[in-house]
Amino acid sequence: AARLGGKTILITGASSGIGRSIAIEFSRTSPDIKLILAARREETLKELAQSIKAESGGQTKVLPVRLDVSSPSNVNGFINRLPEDWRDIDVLVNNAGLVKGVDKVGEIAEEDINIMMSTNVTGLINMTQKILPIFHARGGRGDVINVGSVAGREPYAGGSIYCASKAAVRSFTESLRRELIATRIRVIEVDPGQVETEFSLVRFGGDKSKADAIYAGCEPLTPEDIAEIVVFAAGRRENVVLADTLVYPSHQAGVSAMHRRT
Ligand code: NDP
Ligand code: 8X3
Repeated sequence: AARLGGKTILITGASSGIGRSIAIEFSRTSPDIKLILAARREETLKELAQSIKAESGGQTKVLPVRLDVSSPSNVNGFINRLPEDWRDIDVLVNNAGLVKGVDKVGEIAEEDINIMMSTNVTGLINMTQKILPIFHARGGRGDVINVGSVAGREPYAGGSIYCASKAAVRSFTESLRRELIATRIRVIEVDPGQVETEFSLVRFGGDKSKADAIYAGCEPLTPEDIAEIVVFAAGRRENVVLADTLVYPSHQAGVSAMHRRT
């Protein structure tokens, strides 16, 4: 906790699921931090900010900020829109991401292709480009933590664009780590397997019965499980890089290797 104390941590996609849990877990582990919560749903972020502040007895400072990572102009102006004493970011958690549909190639709506690529890939790249100068300005220190997926390692039918987007995250992350090898900037990737969040609800356009069917008979991870790992990675000694972590629930061993209770 002492290692995290005083840090400013920016989490994208903090309004739901894994990102929301990461925010809560950072504050619980080390209340004396500053959290920037970013996503499109500003009202939800404001509620989360209030509850984190209350739970930490006012120790954690929390700034909810509307951000659409898929919009380059929105990302470009992001740092300058922050109050000055919030700009010295130490940790960037690139968590914002989504999947749309299960259509096969040839039938995928152009809009779905664009939103997945512009959020999961270009959004993550643009955020990283905005933050790196801040890390370099303090002598090459800071953490970039990218949320990938098992889907980036094991492509599946009906997931071509999403899987490609997460494979791109993986490749980008590895190039970045090599580029920064002479610095103290840590580049960390955490790849979850199945986690129960709003992820499947978004995939099926809000159809709850379809989303629930994904988790039927399974015992998925909770967003807290992933949050604990992200916060653990950020809290290691500066010379320790949890470079690449794949996380499954115990009944999963791949995208398709999923044991279901019958
Ligand atoms: P949720 O749908 O619960 O959360 C996704 C978050 O991303 C929301 O806070 C959403 O906020 C935000 N988001 C989406 N689009 C944008 C955007 N354009 N700009 C800013 N924020 C955005 O899903 P998860 O918590 O499961 O997903 C988090 C990450 O984990 C994603 O990258 C996902 O690919 C990855 N992942 C999830 C797995 C799972 O099984 N759930 C497994 C492996 C990886 P808002 O709508 O307010 O913008
Ligand atoms: C989410 C994992 O298998 O639903 O990243 O695509 S999967």
